[in-house]
Amino acid sequence: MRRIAVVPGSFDPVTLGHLDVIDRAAGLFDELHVLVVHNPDKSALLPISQRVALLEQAITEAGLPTNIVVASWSMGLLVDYCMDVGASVLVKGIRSQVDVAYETPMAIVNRNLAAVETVFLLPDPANAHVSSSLVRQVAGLGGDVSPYVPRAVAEYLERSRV
Ligand code: COD
Repeated sequence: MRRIAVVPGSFDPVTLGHLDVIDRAAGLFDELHVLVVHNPDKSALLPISQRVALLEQAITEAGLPTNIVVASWSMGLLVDYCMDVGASVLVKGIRSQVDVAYETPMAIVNRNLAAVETVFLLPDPANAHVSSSLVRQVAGLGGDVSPYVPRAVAEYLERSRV
């Protein structure tokens, strides 16, 4: 049986921290879906289609494994997407106690809803402080975000600067 997992996120924009988790998760499963989902708790910078395009570029440029599929989802529950593609596992990155507190109730509910388990990966310490919100803030104030994001994202944000 093929082991299929989903790495969901806002990816607004994708960071080197996300890429590290995606790379390592791709090594653990036969097929990995990287899923861009709107998070209603956050105000978005990039349209979903742009986040998908940047993820695809970043994954290709970094030479990540070819068992990765990038998609977006706005049709309902995350577990509905998992059922659609035959995934039984969600993979999330855990940087801190704040992430644990945010992710734990969702992991329990997703298991109750559809028997979808959540696997947590610890970050590479080099990226443990990196977040999309930090990148949005630094970029918005005119700073250099290239240490935190793939080249495609740094170039896109540079081009988008008004
Ligand atoms: N290192 C390691 N991991 C990281 C890093 C880093 N530097 N940065 C982020 N991550 C991890 C995050 O912890 C998260 O697991 C993932 O990468 C994505 O992060 P973000 O910030 O892009 O995405 P979020 O946190 O806004 O997640 C949005 C989701 C929509 C995925 C989330 O809200 C969710 O799972 N919603 C569930 C919707 C649903 O079905 N609800 C009902 C049942 S719970």
